[in-house]
Amino acid sequence: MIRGRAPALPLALVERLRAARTVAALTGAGVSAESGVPTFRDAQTGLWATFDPTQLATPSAFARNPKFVWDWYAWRRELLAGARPNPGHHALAAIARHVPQFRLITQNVDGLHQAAGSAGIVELHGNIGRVRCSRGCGTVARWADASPDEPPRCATCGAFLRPDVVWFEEMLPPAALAAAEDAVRHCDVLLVIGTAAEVYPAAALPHAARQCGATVVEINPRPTALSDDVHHVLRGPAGVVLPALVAATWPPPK
Ligand code: BV8
Ligand code: ZN
Repeated sequence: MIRGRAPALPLALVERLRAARTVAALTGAGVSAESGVPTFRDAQTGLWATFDPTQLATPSAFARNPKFVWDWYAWRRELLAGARPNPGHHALAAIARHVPQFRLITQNVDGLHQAAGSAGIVELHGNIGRVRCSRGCGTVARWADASPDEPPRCATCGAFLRPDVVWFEEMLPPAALAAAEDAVRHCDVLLVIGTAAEVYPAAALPHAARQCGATVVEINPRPTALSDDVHHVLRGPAGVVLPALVAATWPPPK
């Protein structure tokens, strides 16, 4: 049951979106909140409040204590086991059917956009469903196929396998970052959904979009570091606002 009412949708935004040839979306942990996946910052449930990510989501933490870091990710995967895409994920998948070009960029590692049917997703921070060799020999596998050891070893070189996500102080995958930058620089409308906009370089993308002439929209129940720099703020939960925005912009045929 998704709580909350859709805020008023500015007519100028609906018309801009309806006329848009290229639309991009940048999502963060908030888009999965209504799927029951805790976000990093929401104090009452946020992982950030429970664990210090610098103790967990960094290469040095993994080097220092691979099992501790591996167990944290295994616990997060458990949380995801029952998670399903929510109406916000499905609304984003629907936008792709209404506009000539739609690019979905996500900071999330939960795979819920894929599960909702979105395609061509730019995963800036990797995906918790995959593991890769921590020595970088090239082994990549589905987490589900890895041995149950904690953490399992690379079959090729014997090093530990690690979650295929981008840790703090690690570079983002160059191809993903380049695709995201290209998408935001060439879009008519950028929807920024469910992100506190505090993790870089992802947090720089909306500013690049605005500099290149895009209409930037924030969809978030709370103010963020970005709120003062966008054209439209839709203050509400993604699972309510996105379906309302899609229905108002592309009403079903009578
Ligand atoms: C890099 C994968 C070069 C792992 C993640 C000082 C200043 C500026 C930058 C830095 C700095 N010091 C260090 C840096 C760089 C650092 C960074 O930005 N740090 C931050 C904390 C300041 N960045 C990096 O390290 C990046 N790499 O820069 O390399 C380099 C090299 C060497 C040394 C330095 C730099 C790598 C960043 C990637 C980290 N990996 N994820 C994993 O998941 O375990 S980031 C992780 O946290 C998530 O992926 C996500 O991206 C991020 C959390 O952010 P959000 O998605 O925004 O989620 P959050 O919980 O914060 O907010 C949720 C929002 O949803 C809230 O606004 C809430 O209101 C809203 N919400 C809640 N419910 C709903 C909702 N919205 C809509 N609907 C709802 N229902
Ligand atoms: Zn290896």
